[in-house]
Amino acid sequence: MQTHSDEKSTRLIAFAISHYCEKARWALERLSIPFIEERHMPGFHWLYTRPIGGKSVPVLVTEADTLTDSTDILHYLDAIAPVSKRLYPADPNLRREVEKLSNFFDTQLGTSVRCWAYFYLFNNRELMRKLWCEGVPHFESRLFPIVFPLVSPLARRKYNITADSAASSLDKIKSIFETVNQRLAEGRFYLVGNNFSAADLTFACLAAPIVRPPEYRGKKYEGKQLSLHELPNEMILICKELRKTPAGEYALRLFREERRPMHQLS
Ligand SMILES: N[C@@H](CCC(=O)N[C@@H](CS)C(=O)NCC(=O)O)C(=O)O
Repeated sequence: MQTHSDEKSTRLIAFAISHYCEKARWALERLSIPFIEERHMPGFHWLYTRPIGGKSVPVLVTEADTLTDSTDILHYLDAIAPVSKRLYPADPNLRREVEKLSNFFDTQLGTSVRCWAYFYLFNNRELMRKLWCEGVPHFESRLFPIVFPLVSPLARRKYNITADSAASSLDKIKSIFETVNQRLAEGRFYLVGNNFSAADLTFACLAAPIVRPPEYRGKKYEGKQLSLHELPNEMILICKELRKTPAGEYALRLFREERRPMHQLS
């Protein structure tokens, strides 16, 4: 088990907006591990992640280790969690299922949701300023007008954000929601076994930007979310449509019932 002094020095390098960062944030808060969130605007994160071996965010830095991937962070936290809070089942078959589903959500859902959302958001600079600059150091947000025009084309290229890819991402999101609908139609309370697992947490976080649960990012952000009507109309329509599906309702329920409000912000 981690010691108190380890916990005090735990740092999460993150973007405010990132749904992969929310996986780490949620897991840390679920275990009541105090941590400092160091939030950066995309582009500036390289200054902090690259020197410690990371490329993307989240990066978790503890006294013992540096973890540079959200799933590695969940595995790390699971190893120090009390049995009642574990995110991976002890049963090897169930564990395999959790790992497989989580990986499916990580590689298919998270990337599709990002592509779809950025396609609509990137054209609205004021929205992007709010989403990228919340809670970042003052000098980073002051530099948004210079940095956004440099970094957004890089992101468009890296994530292949075009009208076609946004449309095919939405098809993929709907088909993943359908897969989840089918699992839930079997009468399951959780996606795997009888307990909340990494599969549930991963699904809920990576679906969050499209169904927009009010509890997204924890208590610290209560009342700070963009309201739905601030988003482009195309996003509002899809959000409303997917919220009504069993999978959408499920993601909202997981946030409502399983997200623990505890957060320390630097
Ligand atoms: N496999 C990584 C993916 C994380 C990821 O894609 N992070 C994005 C933000 S959503 C990022 O850091 N992008 C900036 C970059 O790659 O430099 C994980 O699960 O941690």
